[in-house]
Amino acid sequence: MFVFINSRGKYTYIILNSPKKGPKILKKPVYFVPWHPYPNKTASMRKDSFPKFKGLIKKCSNIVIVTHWSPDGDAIGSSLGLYHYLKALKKTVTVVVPNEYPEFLQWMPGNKHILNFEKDAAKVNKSIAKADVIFTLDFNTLKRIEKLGAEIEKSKAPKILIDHHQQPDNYPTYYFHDVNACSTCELIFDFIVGLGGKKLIDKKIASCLYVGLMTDTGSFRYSSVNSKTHMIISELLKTGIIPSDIHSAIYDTYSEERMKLLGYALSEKMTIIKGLPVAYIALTEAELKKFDYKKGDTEGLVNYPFAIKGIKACALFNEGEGGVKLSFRSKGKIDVNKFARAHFNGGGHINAAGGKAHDSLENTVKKFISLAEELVK
Ligand SMILES: [Mn+2]
Repeated sequence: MFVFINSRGKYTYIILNSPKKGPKILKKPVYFVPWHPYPNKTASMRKDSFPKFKGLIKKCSNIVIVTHWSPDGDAIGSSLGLYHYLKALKKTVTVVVPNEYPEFLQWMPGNKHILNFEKDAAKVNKSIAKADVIFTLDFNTLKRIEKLGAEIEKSKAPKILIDHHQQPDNYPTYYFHDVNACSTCELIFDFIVGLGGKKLIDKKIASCLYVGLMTDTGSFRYSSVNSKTHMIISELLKTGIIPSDIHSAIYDTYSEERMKLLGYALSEKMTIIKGLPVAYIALTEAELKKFDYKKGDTEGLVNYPFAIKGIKACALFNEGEGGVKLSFRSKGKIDVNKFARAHFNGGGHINAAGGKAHDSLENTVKKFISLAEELVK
């Protein structure tokens, strides 16, 4: 038996390690809010909030789950994980995405029920109008869902934010928020367990949550990974999901062109800024077109320069309609969230953030180079 207190003192578990049954949690996790900009609204979130959430969900019958623009593995995984849990509670549940998402995420159970606001606005609006409660997952400002944000704002239904991004806006009625969570899927696991639904976590829920935990941690190698991450994975695996199959379904899905784009980007376009531990890759619209670029084809590309000894910050620039899309990654205390917020109309996490520039690719890269020293100082 051992007592686990994570490095930030957030969780306490007492785990009994039984060789036959695996680790068993004897005591429920103890939660408290690490930080929040709207303390009056969150009250004593988590520990005391479960009865409130439980009551709220018990009362309602129509639930809408919304996730962010350009949904990723954590967005779809958390939305469908929560979907299956709420379905098991006999609720009418609609998952809504603001726009299209890549094919490698379309195999998850429940996928065919997801409504795309861009294609099915009328149906989406109908569900929102009927909703007794709206969950917003894996984002923290309605700006992240573009035009769908106005529809959510109009609704009088209570809104529950479940998210791990920094500095959430004040649109939610309730927050289930922790920047130290490795993924929204981790929070969905906590949420379900907190509501007493651990027994309902079946293969379907587990495979969805596994996707978010895996993709948001770079397959369990980012600094957000701790013993709790693996404890949750251990619980999910008990349902019988096969991790190697899920990994394959997500990652072994490149087209030939995508593989060649990766090779080209690394050999021809990757630049290390002289004298700094910073690398960047800038791709023009024409280059992307040459490799038959499809949405998601540069996903993960920003991380490759980290494999070079000494590199501490990376950036990726994709030229497209209306400007340049930026991705930033960093190691340790280098704060790309702050950097993206201050200079590139974006934000995210300390070590992973995105941004936009309404300027030419050339000017955007120049601006980045001129700010790079400040970023890593
Ligand atoms: Mn996430």
